[in-house]
Amino acid sequence: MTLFASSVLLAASLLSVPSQARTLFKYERIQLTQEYLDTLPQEDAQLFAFEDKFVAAPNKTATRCRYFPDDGKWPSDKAWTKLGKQLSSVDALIKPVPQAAVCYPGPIQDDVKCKQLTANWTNSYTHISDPTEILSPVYQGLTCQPPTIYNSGNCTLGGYPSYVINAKTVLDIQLGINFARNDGVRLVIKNTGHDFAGKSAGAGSLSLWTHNLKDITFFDKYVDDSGYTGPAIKAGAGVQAFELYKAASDHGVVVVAGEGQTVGVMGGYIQGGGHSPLSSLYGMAADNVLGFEIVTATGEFTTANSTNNQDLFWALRGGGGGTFGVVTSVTVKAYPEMPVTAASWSFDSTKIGKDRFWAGVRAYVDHFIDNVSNSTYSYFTISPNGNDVTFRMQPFFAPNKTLNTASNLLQPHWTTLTRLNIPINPKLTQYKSFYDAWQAEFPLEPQSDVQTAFGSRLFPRSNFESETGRNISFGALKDSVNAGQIIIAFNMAPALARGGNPDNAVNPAWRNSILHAITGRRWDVKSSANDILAARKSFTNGTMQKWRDVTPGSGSYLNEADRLEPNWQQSFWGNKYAKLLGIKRNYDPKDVFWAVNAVGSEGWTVESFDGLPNENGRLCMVNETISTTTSRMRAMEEPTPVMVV
Ligand SMILES: Cc1cc2nc3c(=O)[nH]c(=O)nc-3n(C[C@H](O)[C@H](O)[C@H](O)COP(=O)(O)OP(=O)(O)OC[C@H]3O[C@@H](n4cnc5c(N)ncnc54)[C@H](O)[C@@H]3O)c2cc1C
Ligand SMILES: *[C@@H]1O[C@H](CO)[C@@H](O)[C@H](O)[C@H]1NC(C)=O
Ligand SMILES: *[C@@H]1O[C@H](CO)[C@@H](O)[C@H](O)[C@H]1NC(C)=O
Ligand SMILES: *[C@@H]1O[C@H](CO)[C@@H](O)[C@H](O)[C@H]1NC(C)=O
Ligand SMILES: *[C@@H]1O[C@H](CO)[C@@H](O)[C@H](O)[C@H]1NC(C)=O
Ligand SMILES: *[C@@H]1O[C@H](CO)[C@@H](O)[C@H](O)[C@H]1NC(C)=O
Ligand SMILES: *[C@@H]1O[C@H](CO)[C@@H](O)[C@H](O)[C@H]1NC(C)=O
Ligand SMILES: *[C@@H]1O[C@H](CO)[C@@H](O)[C@H](O)[C@H]1NC(C)=O
Ligand SMILES: *[C@@H]1O[C@H](CO)[C@@H](O)[C@H](O)[C@H]1NC(C)=O
Ligand SMILES: *[C@@H]1O[C@H](CO)[C@@H](O)[C@H](O)[C@H]1NC(C)=O
Ligand SMILES: CC(=O)N[C@H]1CO[C@H](CO)[C@@H](O)[C@@H]1O
Repeated sequence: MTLFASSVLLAASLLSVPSQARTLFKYERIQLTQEYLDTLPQEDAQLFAFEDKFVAAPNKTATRCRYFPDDGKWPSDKAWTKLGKQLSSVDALIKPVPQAAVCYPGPIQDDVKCKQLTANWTNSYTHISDPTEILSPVYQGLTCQPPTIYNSGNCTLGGYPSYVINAKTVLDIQLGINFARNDGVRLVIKNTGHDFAGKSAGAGSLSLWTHNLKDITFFDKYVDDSGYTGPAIKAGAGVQAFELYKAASDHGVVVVAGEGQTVGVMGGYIQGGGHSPLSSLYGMAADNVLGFEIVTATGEFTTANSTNNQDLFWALRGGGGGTFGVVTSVTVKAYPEMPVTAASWSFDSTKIGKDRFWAGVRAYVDHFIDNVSNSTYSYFTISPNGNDVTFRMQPFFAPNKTLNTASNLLQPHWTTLTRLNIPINPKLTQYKSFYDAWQAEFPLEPQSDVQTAFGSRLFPRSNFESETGRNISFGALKDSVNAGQIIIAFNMAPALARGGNPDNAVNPAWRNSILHAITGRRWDVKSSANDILAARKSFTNGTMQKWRDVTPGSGSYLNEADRLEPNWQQSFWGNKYAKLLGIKRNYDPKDVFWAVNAVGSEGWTVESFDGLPNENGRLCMVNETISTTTSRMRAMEEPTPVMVV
C-alpha cells in the first residue's frame, strides 16, 4: 500500500514541473517599504506614502487641473529636494534643460555646440539618450528646437517635464509615483521617446525615465503556468531592440520585437501590441509575453502573469503604455535562431511614366495574401517627389526561408515587372541568422520632422480577396500618394497560424489585417496655428476618412497613429475597450497615469498654450466631466483616514 502510494506521488511530481519562481533583477529588489516610511518624520512620510496607507490632503487631487509650476500649489523646492534625497542615487532627480538651449540667448548659449547639435539633430540617438527629448517634436510644442530647423524665438520647456527621475531602481519609481499622486503633480513616463503622439512628454510633469533599466536574463527552460515550457528572456524596461536582439543572438534564440533599432521593446512597444519582422510567424510581441513586473498607481510593486493579477496581465498585452502602471521588466518567449532571406528593390516613375509605375505597384498588392501565408513581412514606401513617384521595398523579409524558397516567392513578381518593362535591380541575400538579417536590412530611422502629422490604418485580408476589393483598396492608397502624401506600409499577418492567438488586449483589427499603412500630411513650416489646424482637419477627416471608408469596422495601430484619431477607443481596441476601461478604473481610479488617447483618458485634456494638439500646457479635467469625476474622487477619499494629524 505504502509503496504504491509513494510511486504515484513520484510519477505525479515527474509530470508536473514546478513553475518558475519570481525572478527579480537587482534593481527590482531595491524597494520602498512601509517600515522605511515609518522611520521618516511625518511630513516626509506624507510625501511618499503609499495610496492605501495614507490619503493626500483633502481636495488636492480634486482640483480641475494638475498643479503647475508657479500656480501656488506646486510642491515647494524643499519638497522636491526631499524627493531627490530619497532616490537611490544622488543625481537621479534632474531639472531638465532642453538640449537646444545652447542655441538661444541665455547662460549656456554656445555657437559651436549649437552647430554640432544641429548637425546631429535628426539622428535618433541624440534624443533617446536625453532625459526629456522626444522623437515627434511637433507634440512637444516645438519650443527650443535648433533655430535653423525650427526657430521657436526663445527656449522654454514647452511640453517637456519640469522634473525627471532617472530611475535606476523600483524604489525610485515608487517614490516618483507616490510623490506625484500625493501632491497633485502630473506624472509621465519616458522610455525612448519614440511615441508618435508625444505620450512620453508633458508640461508641468514629473517624468519617470526608464531608459537606464537595461538588465537582461536568459532562461534556458522557463516553466509557465499557462502551459509554456521553453526558452525565455527577461529584459528591463529600458532595453532597446538592438540590445535585446544581440542578447537573444548570444544565446542562439530570437524574440519578437520591432524593426526599428532604437525602439524601447518593453515599454510602449510591447504594451501597445508591437509588430515585428517575425509577426507573420509568431504574432504580435504582446502575444509572446509571459509576465510583467510593475509598479501600480498605489505605489505597490507586483507581478502580472498568467496566475497573478490576471486582468492586469491581459490589459498590459496590447492596452497601451503609460496607462496601468510603470512596467519595470518583461519576460517573453524565445525561439530557436533561424536563417532569413531578405530582398530589396525599387523603381520610380521618372522614365517609365505613372501608368506603368502604378501597374508595377498593383502587381505586388495583388499578392499580399499569398506572401504573408508564407510567413513573410514586407516593409515598403511609396513616396511622391514633385511629379514623380518612387516605390521602395526595404526589405522583403522571409524568416526561416532559404535563398531558393524566397526566390521562388518573388520571381513571379520580378518577371511581371520585366514584362511591364520596369527595370529593377533586386538584391536578394540569405543570412544565417535573424540577427544578421535584421542588422543588415533595417537602417537607423531618423527623428521625425517639425511639420508633419501622421495617421495609419489596418487593412483587412478580405479587402484583398476579390478584384473589386483590391481595386478599391489600391485606389485609396494611390489617391493619397497622388495628393502628395508618403505611404509607409507593412504587409504582414500577425495572426498565429498554429495554436491560435492568446486572449489579450491586442487590437482585434490586427488579427485579420494584412496591411498596416501609415501616411502623413506635411504643412509649411511657417504656417500659423490656424493653418496647421486646418491642414490637420483635412488630413484626419479628409484623407484618413477615405481609408476608413474602405476598411469599415477595422482600426488603427495605437502606437503609430494620428493624435487626433476620431473614435479612438473603437479604432485602437475594438470590442475590447469596455473591459480595458474596467481594468483601468480598478487599478487607477484617480488617473495617476494619463496619456493622450490612452484607455480611460477621456476625462482629461492638455490645454495647450497655442491651441494645437500637443503637450505644451496644463493637464486639466474636461469641463463637462468635472462635477462627476470630482464627486467620484471625494467618495473614494473619504473612508480611509489612517494617519491622524
Ligand atoms: C523609428 C521608429 C520605428 C518604430 N518601429 C516599430 C516597429 O517595428 N513595430 C512597432 O510595433 N512599432 C514601432 N514603432 C512605434 C513604437 O512601438 C512606439 O513608438 C512605442 O510607443 C515606443 O515605445 P517606447 O517605450 O520606446 O517609447 P516612449 O515614447 O518612451 O513611450 C511610449 C509610451 O509608453 C509609455 N511607457 C514607456 N515605458 C513604459 C513603462 N516601462 N511602463 C509603462 N509605460 C511605459 C510612455 O509613457 C508612452 O506613453 C516605431 C517608432 C519609431 C519612431
Ligand atoms: C474642499 O472642497 C469642498 C467642496 O468643494 C470645499 O467646501 C472645501 O472648502 C474645500 N476644502 C479645502 C481645504 O480647500
Ligand atoms: C555629433 O555628435 C557627436 C557626439 O555624440 C560629435 O562627436 C560629432 O561631432 C557630432 N557631429 C557633428 C557633425 O557635429
Ligand atoms: C517665448 O516666445 C513666445 C512666442 O514668441 C512668447 O509667447 C513667450 O512669451 C516667450 N517666452 C519667454 C519666456 O520669453
Ligand atoms: C507569477 O507571479 C507570481 C508572483 O510573483 C509568482 O509567484 C509565480 O511564480 C509567477 N508565475 C510564473 C509562471 O512565473
Ligand atoms: C523552419 O524551417 C524548418 C525547415 O523547413 C522547419 O522544420 C521549422 O518548423 C520551421 N520553423 C518555423 C518556426 O516555421
Ligand atoms: C509574393 O508576391 C509577389 C509579388 O506580387 C508575387 O509575384 C508572388 O507570387 C507572391 N508569392 C506567392 C507565394 O504568392
Ligand atoms: C478593377 O479595375 C480595373 C482597372 O481599372 C478594371 O479594368 C476592372 O474591371 C476592375 N474590376 C472590378 C471587378 O471592378
Ligand atoms: C473631425 O470631425 C469630427 C466630427 O465632425 C470632429 O469632432 C473632429 O474634431 C474633426 N477632427 C479634426 C482633426 O478636425
Ligand atoms: C474650462 O473652464 C474653465 C473655467 O472654469 C476655463 O478657464 C477653461 O478655459 C475651460 N476649458 C475649456 C477647454 O473650455
Ligand atoms: C513554402 C510555402 O509555405 N509556400 C506556400 C506559399 O504560398 C502559396 C500560396 O498561398 C502556397 O501555395 C505555398 O505552399
